[in-house]
Amino acid sequence: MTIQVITVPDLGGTDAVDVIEVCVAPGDIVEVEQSLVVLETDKASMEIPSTHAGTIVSVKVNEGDSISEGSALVELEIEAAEQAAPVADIPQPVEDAPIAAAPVVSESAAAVSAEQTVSVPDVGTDEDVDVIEVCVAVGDTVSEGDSLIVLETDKASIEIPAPSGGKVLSLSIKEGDKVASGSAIAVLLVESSAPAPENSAPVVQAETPAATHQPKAAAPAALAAKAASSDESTAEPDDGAYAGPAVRKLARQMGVDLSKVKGGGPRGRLTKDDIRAYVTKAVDVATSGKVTGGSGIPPIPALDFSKFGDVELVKMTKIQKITANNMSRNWLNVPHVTQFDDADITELEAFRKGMKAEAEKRGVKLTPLPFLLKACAAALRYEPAFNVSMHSDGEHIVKKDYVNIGIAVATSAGLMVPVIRDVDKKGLWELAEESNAMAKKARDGKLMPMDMQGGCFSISSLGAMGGTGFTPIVNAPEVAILGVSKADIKPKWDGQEFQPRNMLPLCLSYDHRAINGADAGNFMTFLVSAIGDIRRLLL
Ligand code: CAO
Repeated sequence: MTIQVITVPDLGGTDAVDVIEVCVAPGDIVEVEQSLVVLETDKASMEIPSTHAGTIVSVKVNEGDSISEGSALVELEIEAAEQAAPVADIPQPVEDAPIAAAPVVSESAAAVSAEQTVSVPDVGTDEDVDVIEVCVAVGDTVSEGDSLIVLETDKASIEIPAPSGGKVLSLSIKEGDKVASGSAIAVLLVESSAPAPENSAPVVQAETPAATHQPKAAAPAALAAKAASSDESTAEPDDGAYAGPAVRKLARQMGVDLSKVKGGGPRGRLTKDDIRAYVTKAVDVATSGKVTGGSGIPPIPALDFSKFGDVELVKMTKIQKITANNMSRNWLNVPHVTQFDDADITELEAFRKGMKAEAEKRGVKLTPLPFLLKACAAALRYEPAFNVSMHSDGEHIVKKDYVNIGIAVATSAGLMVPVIRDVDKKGLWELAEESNAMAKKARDGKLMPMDMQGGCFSISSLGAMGGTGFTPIVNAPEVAILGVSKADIKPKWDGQEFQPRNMLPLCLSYDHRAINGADAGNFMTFLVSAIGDIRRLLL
């Protein structure tokens, strides 16, 4: 028994290759020519066959490794007889790219650059083969070895590389065409180091010598092209995707899961354009705020409303678009719960009305809002579970030791939420002045970005408009918002009889990831009692 280390053979000039598949495990018994690993360059995938029959002792590479010529692949335990007479098909270095036969080139010299016609090399069949992908366009600059086209025989997909770097001057074929060995593919303008002859030389057919490498014949060679067998050509990493190496490489670079992409090429083959279109669509969805795709929610179908009557198309303001985006984001990200209660503001209103004259003297409008701000600040201190944000790492909760509250202001440009800072440290007059000033600034379009940042909690008051309740959407990364509806006189049982009381409907929406129902119950109960008896705000 001898241990034989099987290494990566000559890669034909390629420095590093990726291991995309490991086909054996320790303990496996392998035959000569059985695939050990599959490697992939940007041109081709290639199977590295075993040079001997034997038992795998250890595997030296993992999927995803980048390795080069000479790297150890496996240790193989072989019989002595095997060792003495190794099979004839020991891998031999292969000079050319494994599946990309060297193209037939015809050249015409020029002073500094030369036109080079690239033709289809010997693809190992007399039949016409399908052009399933054209990888370049006229005007593109290609490097030597870049794929120009992909052909497909009944046995293999074959990428035809550019024999030299240069500019694509013309293309003679398009996707879906049928071609044969010798068919012209493209004319390249390549840089020429040789000085041009005085008179333009006639086109010289310079057929590259026997570097052609037929897919099927290549099988016994060291670098048996993965594509050499029709069974295998579609079975690259077992993701069910029908794609060539270049497309797979692009998908890996872009982080695209090929199994999610629909192939637009012949017989559903994936092309680079399919990958790019998939990525473009994903980015569009992520940045447009449309409720589509990403979360698996089907889009709302487009409708021609003019079929049903007169319509007018009005352009959304920037703020409307931002609001739409934020609302979708918050609605989809935050698991909302909304709790309802009524606060008795009979005394508060009596006090507020009693202060109206003084408010006027101060030049301030004293509405219920500053009282609500003060009560919410006290509730945030009382129930700190409400004064947090979910950390973006998904591992932490950020507790805040400041109390900044946003107020939703309806403006002609859209909804804005300026933030009043340190509400817990400010008195009623100061809060009234500041909320009046912020609402005016918002309506005048004078808010600065900083005026709308740093909120811990928000209040959305529709009290002046009416309504008995609504479910406000949490203004993430805040975790709760108080909706305020219109106060109204309602009968309240005092234990002996119904009393007419001024009741203010409150609607508390919260992020159930950060706040549990008991916290919300505590917060709401505190809030209702503080608003019901504002003396409590002094405690
Ligand atoms: N119940 C009954 N009356 C109320 C009330 C309530 N809950 N809230 C306010 N009012 C009264 C005020 O007392 C005032 O009446 P008086 O002049 O007689 O005192 C009147 O309604 C108008 O108040 P206001 O709207 O000028 O002032 P405000 O402090 O209540 O609200 C602001 C300020 C900026 C919050 C409000 O103007 C606003 O823009 N609200 C809309 C918020 C919004 O769009 N939210 C939805 C967000 S989600 O889509």
